[in-house]
Amino acid sequence: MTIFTKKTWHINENEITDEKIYNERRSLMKIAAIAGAGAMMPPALNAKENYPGKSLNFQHNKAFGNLHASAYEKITTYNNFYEFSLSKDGPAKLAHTLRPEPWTIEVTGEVEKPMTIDMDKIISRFPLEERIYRFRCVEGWSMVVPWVGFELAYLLKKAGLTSKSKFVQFQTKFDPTMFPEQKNKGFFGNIPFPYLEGLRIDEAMHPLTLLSVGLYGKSLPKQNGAPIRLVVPWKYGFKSIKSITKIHVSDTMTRSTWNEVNPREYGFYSNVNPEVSHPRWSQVKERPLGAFFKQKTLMFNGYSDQVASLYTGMDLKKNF
Ligand SMILES: Nc1nc2c(c(=O)[nH]1)N[C@H]1C(S)=C(S)[C@@H](COP(=O)(O)O)O[C@H]1N2
Ligand SMILES: [Mo]
Repeated sequence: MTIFTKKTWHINENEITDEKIYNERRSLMKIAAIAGAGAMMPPALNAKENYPGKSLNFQHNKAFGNLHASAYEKITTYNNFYEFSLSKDGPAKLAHTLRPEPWTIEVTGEVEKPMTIDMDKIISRFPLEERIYRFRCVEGWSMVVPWVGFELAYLLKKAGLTSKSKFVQFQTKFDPTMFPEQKNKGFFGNIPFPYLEGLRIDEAMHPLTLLSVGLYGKSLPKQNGAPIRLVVPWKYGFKSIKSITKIHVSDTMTRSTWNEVNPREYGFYSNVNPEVSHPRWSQVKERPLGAFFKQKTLMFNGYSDQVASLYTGMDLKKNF
């Protein structure tokens, strides 16, 4: 399943300005690869640098689909990040208080080697890949994101899972000086903090499951969950928890924020499923960010071939 393609390109500073050039360049590189001219360099793009992040060193992995990415501008200005705001345009304006450096991730619980790893080490030592995934929010909008990250399984294998490892819990950093809404823990319509999410161990070890450290070739914008966030493309967006600082492996089902806030509306699994309606709206269709027309939502968000077997024999209406 994990197929590393040869490194086809690497984004340098000043090379890319917007998602249009990015997508054009991607198709150029595809043509170059088809023509067998792998060494051919793309034309120099001398447009103004407008990305906040640092360039990352990674390989594009097209084994996971070569979809056309949503606009960078959409991905980074239409967000859900309740630690900053309940509005969609709030996080992009307010997330400047997040300090992504220094940052560590703690791995604890049912692992042979509990560890605390520095973000710098993660970026320099883990094999970063670009994967273009569909992303579907439970609210009915969707996008396609060129994430840069690595398989969560890579980190969990490093820590060494014990035979009791059944579930994994993730926790967003708790620091109200960085995340101002954390002061209002569960009040004024907001959710309790720190934000928690969880996966079953086979979901966590699945090759589609990423820890993302970037998008559009650069480190994650703060509003998208800098410096590191989970990406589980076959589940509703809220499972993809942002700005993670703790990963805890356990032998019992773990708590997760939305499931605790409203278990009737947000299940632990929350697999994208057009046949299971949210109690207040249908999940049959979704509106891609920037598009006028809705499109059909796909079972497991289009990743059935890869993940349906994880749920064989499970009643997906009951275990939503
Ligand atoms: N810590 C934290 N993680 C979070 C959220 C949040 O409010 N806080 N929102 C979730 C929801 S509902 C969605 S749809 C996605 C949105 O990710 P994006 O802003 O990068 O599109 O992040 C998820 N992860
Ligand atoms: Mo969401």
